Amino acid sequence: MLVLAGEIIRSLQRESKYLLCVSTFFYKMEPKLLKLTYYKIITEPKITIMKYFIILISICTLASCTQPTHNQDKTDSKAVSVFNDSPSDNPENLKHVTQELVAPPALPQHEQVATGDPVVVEVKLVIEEKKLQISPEASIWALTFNGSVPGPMIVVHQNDYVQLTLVNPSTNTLIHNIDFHAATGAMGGGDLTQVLPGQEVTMRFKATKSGVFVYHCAPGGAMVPLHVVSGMNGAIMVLPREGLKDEFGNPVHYDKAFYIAEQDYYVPKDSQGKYKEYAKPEDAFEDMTEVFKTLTPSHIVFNGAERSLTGKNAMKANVGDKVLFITSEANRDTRIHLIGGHADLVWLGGSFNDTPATNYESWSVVGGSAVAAIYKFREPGSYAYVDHNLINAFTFGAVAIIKVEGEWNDDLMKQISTPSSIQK
Ligand SMILES: [Cu+2]
Repeated sequence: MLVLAGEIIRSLQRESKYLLCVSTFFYKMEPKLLKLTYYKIITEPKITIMKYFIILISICTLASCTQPTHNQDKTDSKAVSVFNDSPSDNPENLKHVTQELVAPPALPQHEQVATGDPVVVEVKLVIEEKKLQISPEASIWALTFNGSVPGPMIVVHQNDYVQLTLVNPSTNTLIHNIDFHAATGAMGGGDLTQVLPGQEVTMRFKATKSGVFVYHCAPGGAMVPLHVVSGMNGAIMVLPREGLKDEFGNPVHYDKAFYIAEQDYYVPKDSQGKYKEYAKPEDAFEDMTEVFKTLTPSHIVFNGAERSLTGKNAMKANVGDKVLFITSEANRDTRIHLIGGHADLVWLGGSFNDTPATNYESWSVVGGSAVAAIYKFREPGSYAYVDHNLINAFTFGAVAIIKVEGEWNDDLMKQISTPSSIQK
């Protein structure tokens, strides 16, 4: 029995740093006992077999509490080094689920915490070259995934597989493809997804890294920025299987989620200063190239068009809601601010593998990335979600509104006196 106890202790000590604490605890209680156990000395008149037995059970119980189980190993992404590749789940044998994509700012229906094994999430993106009014004065040939700028948000969990069917209808005029920043290899899938008008292609990738990531069309050379600044970009959210964690590592649940993308456009003008119109997308490319070489956008908007998320299209929330905001910019840097609020939690750079920063007033979105932030609304009213280059917000229209309903809290803010004449 005592020999066995010694072996078990050594085995557990190799496996668990926590056993050191347990050993120290017992050493303080009964140093001689611990020494005896380690060196398999089985004769000690003061210590009975029963005492050894009780101590052995206690150690095993404590060690089992601190040892991660197999399931935790599999579900807690933080427990795995970023250099450790997860073993293949053999996607041929996994369950397939179809995700119905929706136009932003909405997200598709999804679970925040994964239940069960990874799945193969089937999604379909249909490329649509379409005329889009981006401001009262300008319309462009937008190149879109599923008809919206940005394209729809895809939501999966880490180690799920994304199986995408990309359709380029014969009514289109250009070659397109898709580069997923969440994917590994082959230009993010761009090399495997080139489709001519009238073609479709299906590819699969494993979502190995958790976070929010941009995807965009990247058909090569100057066509890459031309397609991206024509609206051909979107984002995917890869949630940790165990869901999001706050700054202390505790689970955090969001009540609502919105996807807001900033889009820069470079629309050419004619000699009278009016925005030009073209018969088909390709006709605009030469002029557009001249405009974007100046690095000066003609338009900077949220979700495809000036003020597309204001008025009747404003987002809605209630006091007490924790709202997840995902913001992407596929081409240039921006900086986001929620006027009257904050980012309670923000995953800078978009990685859910990192501990979120807290209480940010404004947060960066580096060009070619997405960032996620959660804010709990504490006061009712209209909140402006802006690019805090305020020229971009208030001159160009990179502003979105969230209308929040609920009880006003005087403790957080109160008007002590209404505006009146200055008293001498
Ligand atoms: Cu394209």
